[in-house]
This record gives sequence, structure tokens and C-alpha cells, in this order.
Amino acid sequence: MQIESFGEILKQHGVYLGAGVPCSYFTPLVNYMTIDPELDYLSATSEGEAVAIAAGMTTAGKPAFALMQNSGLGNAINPVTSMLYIYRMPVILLVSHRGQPGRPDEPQHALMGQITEELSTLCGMRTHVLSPERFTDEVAQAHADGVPAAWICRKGTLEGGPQAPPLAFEVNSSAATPSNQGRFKPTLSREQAIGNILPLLNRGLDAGKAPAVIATTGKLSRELYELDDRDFSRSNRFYMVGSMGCALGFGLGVARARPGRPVVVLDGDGSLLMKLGSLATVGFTRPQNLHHVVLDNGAHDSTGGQPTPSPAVDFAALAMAAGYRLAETVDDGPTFQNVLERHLRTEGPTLLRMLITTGSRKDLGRPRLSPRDAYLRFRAFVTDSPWSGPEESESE
Ligand SMILES: Cc1ncc(C[n+]2csc(CCOP(=O)(O)OP(=O)(O)O)c2C)c(N)n1
Repeated sequence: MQIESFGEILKQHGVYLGAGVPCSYFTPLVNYMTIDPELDYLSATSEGEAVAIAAGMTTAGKPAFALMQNSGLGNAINPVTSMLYIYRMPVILLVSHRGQPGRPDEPQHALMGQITEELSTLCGMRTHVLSPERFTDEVAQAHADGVPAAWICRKGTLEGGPQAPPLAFEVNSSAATPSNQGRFKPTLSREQAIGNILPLLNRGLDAGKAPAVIATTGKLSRELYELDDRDFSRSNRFYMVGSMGCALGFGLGVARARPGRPVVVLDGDGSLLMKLGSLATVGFTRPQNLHHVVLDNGAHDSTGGQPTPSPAVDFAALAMAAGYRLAETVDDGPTFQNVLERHLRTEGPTLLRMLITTGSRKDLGRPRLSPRDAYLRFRAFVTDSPWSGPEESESE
């Protein structure tokens, strides 16, 4: 299939955005995306991140695809099963088929080549072999049904298209330093720290002007919900279940799709470390409306407080080295609130690392808002649409 025809089908379905880690089978598509000014393709650092970015874009009302080599389907299983499937997000996955049975290929593709289709189906995706005749109907159906779907792309299915211009780039080896330096020591708990910034997260909510707030998986989401969303009134919130490490990629997708809306990602140190490559994607793409807050307790607190390597890592310096515009570290409540307020007024991407202690309330509950309702509520908020209330959940 000529890539121009394929691109036209994507456009007919409103798909102008995509993210991925390439396979040579997708060179025509990546070149086409890069050259057509109507289209926006982000180069992700992992396939899981690509899924998260495409999910954020799709949720923000701009349908998107994630493309990957089938070897990278292995890197995407967690976001596919614990995000796309759970929230029923209609993201399009384009997966190449290296190691297709009966075709000679390199040994590393042999097993994945045999199980690609089955694995994709097992991961909860409606799975098709990409065919020019059927693609348009299949995409229409997946969008109508609101389900994630994967198309397995065989060698030569996509062809033609423009050559990408040669890459011309320079690097500056003297990375900018964070704007504050010193020694920091946690004093507040995560719940106290979150409580401190609630007014900033809720500001403008009644007028629909509040930031979109994305909270990482684990106790951070649970505490944020318990603090003031038990009546489901905080429509600007998205609680990640599972998909550890994907809050930043998802936030990047939302920020890219909705450049006029501030986006705040509340991350954990363990989650950020799991997909540290996302710092580079954010630093490279530089979304002006993205504000990244890392609540850092030096531990995987949600699973019992096992230490992470975070004490050895200067996240603010890393963020600046990766291309963020501003990055700072803080360790007390009033400073946290004041600095975040300043970050929200500053052009992003910004990173604020807040040191916190480990531990949480003994009686900490879990969101009663079902993941599906949480998704629909957040989608309505970021697309400025009305939310008709929960379908599956009952507030307290
Ligand atoms: C892929 C994956 N691995 C492990 C887990 C289990 N898990 C859930 S939350 C969590 C800890 C997250 O740590 P951090 O981001 O630092 O947040 P904290 O719990 O400290 O607030 C872990 C390991 C998971 N949900 N997903």
C-alpha cells in the first residue's frame, strides 16, 4: 500500500498524531509523518512510553497511534494491559511483524514472530493483519466501539513516500544547572505535601480553567482522591492505575494535544526512574504547558517502602540536562506551594522535586470512581465537553 493512501485513511479518521519506536517496516510512515506539516510524530524512548503518549493524545480528543516493532510489543505489554485495556482507550497500535513464520529473519525475532498476533489478542487488543482493503473499516469500527486495537504490519505492506531529509544537529555539552542547589531533607508526608498544593491543582476548576492533573499509580493517586475527590467533583484529575512510569508520557500526550491547557504530572521517584527516558522526550519536545512534580520519598512506598536509587540521582540536574526549561528541588511545605505556583506561571517544561517522607495513613482507601468513569470524566474535562456523571461508580 502506498504510504500516501494509508496517510489519507488515517486523516479521514482524524488521526494526525502518533508516537513510536521505529521498525524499518515503518520507515515510509515515519518519513511521511515527519514531512507532512499537518502530521505530528514523536520519537519515543520506549514502546511503553509511545503507548502512554498516544493514550494521552487520544484522551485529549486527538486520536493517535503508537507504532513499534513487534519486539517492542514486549516493552509495551504493561501499559497496554493496565492502561489501554482497563480504561478502554481507543488507541491504534501499529506493530511490525518481524520473524513472520516461513520468512527468513534474524534469530532474535523467531519466538516473537510466532506469537505476535496471539500476544496482541491476549493483551486485550482487537487484532488485525494490516490490509489496505480492510483497514479503513476496521479503524472506524474500533473508534466506534472505543477499544484499543492493533494492526500487524507485514514486510512491504507500507511502501513509497518521501525520503527524510538528512539529520542536521548540534549538541551543547555544557548542560544548564538547576536554579537552586543545596542539601535537602524530607519533613512532610506525601499526603501533607499533596494537601499543601491542592489549592493550586483546583484553581479555576469551576470555570473549566484548572490544570489537567495526572497522578501516578499507587498511594499518590489514592491520597489525592481521598483528600477531596470522594464526591467526584475534581473533574480535572486523572488517576493512573497500573501503567507504572507512564504518567509523564501520558501527560506529555495531553499537553501536546491541548497546548492551551496547563498539565501537571504528579510523579513518584520509582515511577520516574522506571521510564527515565521520558525526561529526554519531554526535554526534546519542550511542551510549554507541562509541569512535572516528583514526590520523592526515596522508596517504592506503595509496595512497602523498598528503597529506590533516588538519593543518588539529582532529578533537577537531569531534567535541565535533558532540556527542561526550569528544575528545582524543595523540601518543605510552604516552599513547595510557592515554588509550584511560580512554575505554573513559567514556560514549561518545568520539574519540581519535592522530598517527602515514606509512609501513609493506615486506613487509606481506594478511588471509588471506576477507571472507566475516571477516564470519561477526564476526557470530558480536557476536551471541554460535559460529563454526564459516573456510569459504574457510586460516590460516598
Ligand atoms: C510495572 C509495575 N511494576 C511494579 C508495580 C508495583 N508497584 C506499584 S506502586 C509501586 C511503587 C511506586 O513507587 P513511586 O513511584 O516511588 O511511588 P510511591 O509508592 O513511593 O509513592 C510499585 C513498585 C506496578 N504497579 N507496575
